[in-house]
Amino acid sequence: MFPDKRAATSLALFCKVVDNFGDIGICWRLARQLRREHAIAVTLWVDDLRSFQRICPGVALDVEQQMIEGVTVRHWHTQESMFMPGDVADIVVEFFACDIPPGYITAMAECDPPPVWLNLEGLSAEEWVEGCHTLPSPHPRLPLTKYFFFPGFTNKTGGLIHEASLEEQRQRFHADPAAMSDFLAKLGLTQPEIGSLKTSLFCYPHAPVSALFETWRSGDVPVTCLVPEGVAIEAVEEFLGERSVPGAACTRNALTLRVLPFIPQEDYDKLLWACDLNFVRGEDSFVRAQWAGKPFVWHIYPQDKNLHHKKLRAFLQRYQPAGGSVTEFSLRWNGAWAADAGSKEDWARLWQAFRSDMPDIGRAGEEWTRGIRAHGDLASNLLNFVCSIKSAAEQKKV
Ligand code: TRH
Repeated sequence: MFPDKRAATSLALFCKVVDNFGDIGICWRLARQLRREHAIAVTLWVDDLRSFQRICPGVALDVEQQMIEGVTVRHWHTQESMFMPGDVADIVVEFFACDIPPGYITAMAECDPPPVWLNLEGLSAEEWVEGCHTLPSPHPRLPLTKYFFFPGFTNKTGGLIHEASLEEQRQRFHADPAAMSDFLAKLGLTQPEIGSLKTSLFCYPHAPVSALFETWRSGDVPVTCLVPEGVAIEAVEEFLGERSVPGAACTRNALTLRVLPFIPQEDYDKLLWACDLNFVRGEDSFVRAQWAGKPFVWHIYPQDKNLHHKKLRAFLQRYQPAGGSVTEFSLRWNGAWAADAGSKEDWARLWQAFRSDMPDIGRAGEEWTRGIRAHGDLASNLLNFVCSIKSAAEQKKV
């Protein structure tokens, strides 16, 4: 929309990896998209290159600065560094209130005009988010203002990360069954596995995975479950009877379990497109499962005092998937249904119900994603907000 102005724009994105892969997963997608689609000169500061390398194998571990897909990646490992105003980007984004280096903030205050400073928050479907999105927070000492920017599911939030060509890529993938088979075969799947009901399983260790395996094992439909290495290790190793390493696989009655290597982020999207049902977690895989338009079950990141149950319910209320089975399945999967995870009979009944709801869930999912896409994508919404802040500041000057 503002190509000339933005072409010269620089943006620094600061990412602290709290745990796992979601923090860097989200920041990497955003950085790449800002570079590719908006020609922004992006510097991604990240404190954990090893986690980054798991989702993006091109990352080198032993360098301070590298260029990956047009994004400058800086290893952020000290809060003490000195910065000059010339080092400061036009837009500064801290992911999840990650406390950017004090020296950088001082340099920001010396810039004229100062950069637009945003705190990119975590995703929640709760209503309060709309009231907090874009709120200013003046710095207590320096002439700087930080703005809260919230991703979300409504047009009163910043929307969700969604690349311009994502939908077209997904449609192309679906229109080419040979490419899909080829993709799955490269992950080690046999032809019968490719023809079965395929599920991907990405969850935290406390999910009732053994109960699910038992349900699938004793069911009447062949299920192939693809689980990335390191996920649900206890239940996976119990089922396999051996170590959970990439390539390990075992069939027991109706269930085949196959351990996949951790794959690059773009391939993970394809995996979600290729499976009939996806179990996802955290924030980024949860969003990508929605873009995949397939039935999914979300394992939400656990928080103290079961705060995450409230967030889960807020999402389910908005999402309102077809059939009651998704709600019960999701609540049970997250330990939010009842004190216990459910008996063998509960899971068998629930799986039956879920499976027969799956076509409707898929259709409703496609509609849901069309609805949330209509609110625009997070990168574009963020840049539009930055433009509005800049022009308000310019008008104030004249
Ligand atoms: O890994 P997560 O649990 O990450 C996070 C963090 O815990 C974070 O602190 C917390 O704030 C957040 O959850 C809610 O789940 P998430 O968000 O789904 O991130 C996983 C990323 O890993 C995502 O970008 C997809 C990617 N991925 C791959 O690239 N390859 C794979 O094989 C798999 C399984 C995932």
